[in-house]
Amino acid sequence: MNGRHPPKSDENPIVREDLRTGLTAEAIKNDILENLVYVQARIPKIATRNDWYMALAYTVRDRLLERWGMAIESLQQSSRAVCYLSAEFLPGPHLGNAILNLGMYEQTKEATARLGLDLDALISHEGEPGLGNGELGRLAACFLDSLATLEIPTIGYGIRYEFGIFDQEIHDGWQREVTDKWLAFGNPWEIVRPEIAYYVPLGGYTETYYDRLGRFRVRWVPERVVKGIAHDTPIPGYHVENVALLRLWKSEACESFDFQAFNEGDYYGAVEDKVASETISKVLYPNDEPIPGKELRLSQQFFFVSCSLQDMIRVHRLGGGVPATFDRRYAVQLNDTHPAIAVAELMRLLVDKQRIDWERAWEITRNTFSYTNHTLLPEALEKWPLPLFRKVLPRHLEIIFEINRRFLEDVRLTYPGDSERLRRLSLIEEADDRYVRMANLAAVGSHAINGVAALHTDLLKETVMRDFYELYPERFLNVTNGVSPRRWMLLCNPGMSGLITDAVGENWVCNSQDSIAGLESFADDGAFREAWRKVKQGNKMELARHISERTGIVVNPESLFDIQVKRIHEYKRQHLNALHIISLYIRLKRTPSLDVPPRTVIFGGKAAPGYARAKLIIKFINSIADVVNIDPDVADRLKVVFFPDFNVKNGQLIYPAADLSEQISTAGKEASGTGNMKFSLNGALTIGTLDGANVEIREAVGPENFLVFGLTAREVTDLKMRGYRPWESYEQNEELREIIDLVRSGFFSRGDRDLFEPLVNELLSRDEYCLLADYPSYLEAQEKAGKAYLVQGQWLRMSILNVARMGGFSSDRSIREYLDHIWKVDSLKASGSRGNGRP
Ligand code: B1H
Repeated sequence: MNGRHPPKSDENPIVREDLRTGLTAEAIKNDILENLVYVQARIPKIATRNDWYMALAYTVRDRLLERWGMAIESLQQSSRAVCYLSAEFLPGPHLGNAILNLGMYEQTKEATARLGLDLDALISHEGEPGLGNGELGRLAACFLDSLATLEIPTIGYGIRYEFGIFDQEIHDGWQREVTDKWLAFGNPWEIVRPEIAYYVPLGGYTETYYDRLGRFRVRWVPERVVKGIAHDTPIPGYHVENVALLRLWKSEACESFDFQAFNEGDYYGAVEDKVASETISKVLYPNDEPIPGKELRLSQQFFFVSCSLQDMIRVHRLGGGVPATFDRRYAVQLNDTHPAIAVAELMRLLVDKQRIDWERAWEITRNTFSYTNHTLLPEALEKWPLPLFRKVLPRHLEIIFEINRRFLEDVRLTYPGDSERLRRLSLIEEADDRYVRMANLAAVGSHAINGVAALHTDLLKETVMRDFYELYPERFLNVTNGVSPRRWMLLCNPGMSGLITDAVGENWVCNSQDSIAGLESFADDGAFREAWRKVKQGNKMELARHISERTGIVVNPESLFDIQVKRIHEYKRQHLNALHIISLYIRLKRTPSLDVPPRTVIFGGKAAPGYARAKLIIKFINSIADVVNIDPDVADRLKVVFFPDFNVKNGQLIYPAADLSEQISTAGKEASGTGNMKFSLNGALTIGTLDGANVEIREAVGPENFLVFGLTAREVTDLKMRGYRPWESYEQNEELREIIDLVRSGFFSRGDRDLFEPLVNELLSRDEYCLLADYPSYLEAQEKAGKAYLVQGQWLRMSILNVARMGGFSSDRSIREYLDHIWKVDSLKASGSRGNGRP
């Protein structure tokens, strides 16, 4: 247990300072009461569950803030800090995680019990900040957890969206989007810092002038200026004193009121600017694909990047630093291209504001930044139409032109006469319309560029960034993603974690790879297997309870829980999974004696509101469920569930209950995946393609403990080159034909033959994501999974081996790689060698 405050025995009287820092049950209890009355303004007699939750949250926060003070100090003392710039963070509910990381669960349980409260109920009362779309934002949150735990001075910078990702409801099988109101009851975890605020200019034009020394200069005359205000959330490390700082920016008008307009009687005109300014941090774009040409999105990106860089400069100054040593002070990671404008903004701040000469500023900039690419989907490479870019950021466009001019000059020297290459490398796309290419900007402005899984990095070097790889091979490296074993094992699966700790000791929580491998020797231990089975069974019963509560569907917890949760997207192929369900349904009806285990197929995930085909896939799944779930012929043998509103909180319930994890994207499309890791770390077997991190997971757990199927990335490319004719699969595969004909007949749509036509049509005519090509091998792998599940002992063995061999997928390992190969930042632990800052 951590704490410079050893728990005092409960008989000791509570002294004042213990109230807010003490870790005895009595101190915690008293602080809860104090916070209930003096912060939440309630008396126990009429307090609601939310009041108690808030009081408890403040109590835990008190203990976090104490560490916070020290973290800020070390941040100022350390010579180099990590700044993680991300448009998305998905931290999930804070309370349970904070209690766990602070090592105060038992005492808090006792404290709440003394007040007649149920701790677990208070923990599950909490909602979550949905400030991200999916894995990209969740990865950022796991990284903060690991950075805090490894005691690295860290700031995560992002946007405090008032409305995060929408809540999903299902009505008549269709997705309905409901506004996320995560701030409705207040947010006990954040601290508003009105005094930490920056001005962010937008729009307008640039002009040249001579300064007092007679030098020729450029200045930006913006059309408007908004203010960004810091909102801080402490992110605790596990059993250490350190916390990471999550600093999110909220936009406000500079003057919340235009008094002149008001005095002239124009009340609406007076608040207009306020409204427009506040719009910037109002809402997260709910896309996990590109958002073309949205001015507000570009403003959001620039807004948070500018506030963050100004903040870094201020903090650096406070510590006595000068702008010329900025790069020794900070390693700044660009989480995809969403913050890539930072390259031009830092140049502007250094050159225009700090008066550093261009060459030196460029050196500082490149030493500072590194860039992570998260997708190869060609349509997902961010580019901004030039007119729009000029309208929002006229000065940055000039700076980008200048970066580009110098860059292309170098390229010309390296590849004389190769104008095609020049065209491809340019920061400006010159087609009929002109665009700013954000990935190219990030690549030239960074000293390191990484992909998020081995296959992804290879493909990155071969395809979308090939020219950059040839030009700067030394900048490229792979850092395979990872997930936090704290949230994704210890917190969400206490039963399994307890078994692991009993077996190998508690070191695995922070040092997964070496320690957890010790679990291997228990894979053949009958008693251990039985305990393992019981835990999984308990987790499945818990999920079954929630399924029945939220959908009314009663599922059999003894059945094989076959789960696919992730954003709904054609490349992720939830509809391939659906085709398998139909096949199983037909087979079971035709052959009641079929020797397969009962199965419950569970889906979860949101579709982008504007992505019609993804929304139709949700309807398709629910329509199949409607037919299958009431058919007495397959009762107890097959159930289909769409679990609404998949988010971090629901994920914590779902991953631990899975037997089989569906990771079935078209090879070459899923950059990494991290859900795949969460499932396997919770003892599920994977059925998956050789895509993203699946490849490495399979190598780690052993091919005999992984159900692989489908074309490889190369085979997909070859097939397309040769000319893929999906209708031939339909013609040649009798079962596939039967399934598709059944869908077309309106069997799952109450006779409506048109409803699913857009899906079927795409599959038969184009099948961009090669579902039909992979169908036969997918079915074979599914059959194998069913058979394997029937031999319970063997299945348990494989489940244990999966967990034992997955230690390398801890985000601690990812972060160590970033630290060693990219950031060159030292842990505060090694205080002797603290920060030798080697940019
Ligand atoms: C990933 C995104 C993404 N890649 C644009 N790209 C967005 C792109 O709102 N937008 O504009 C939002 C998100 N997200 C994911 O990153 C990959 O698909 C996963 O395979 C990967 O595991 C994850 C983290 O690296």
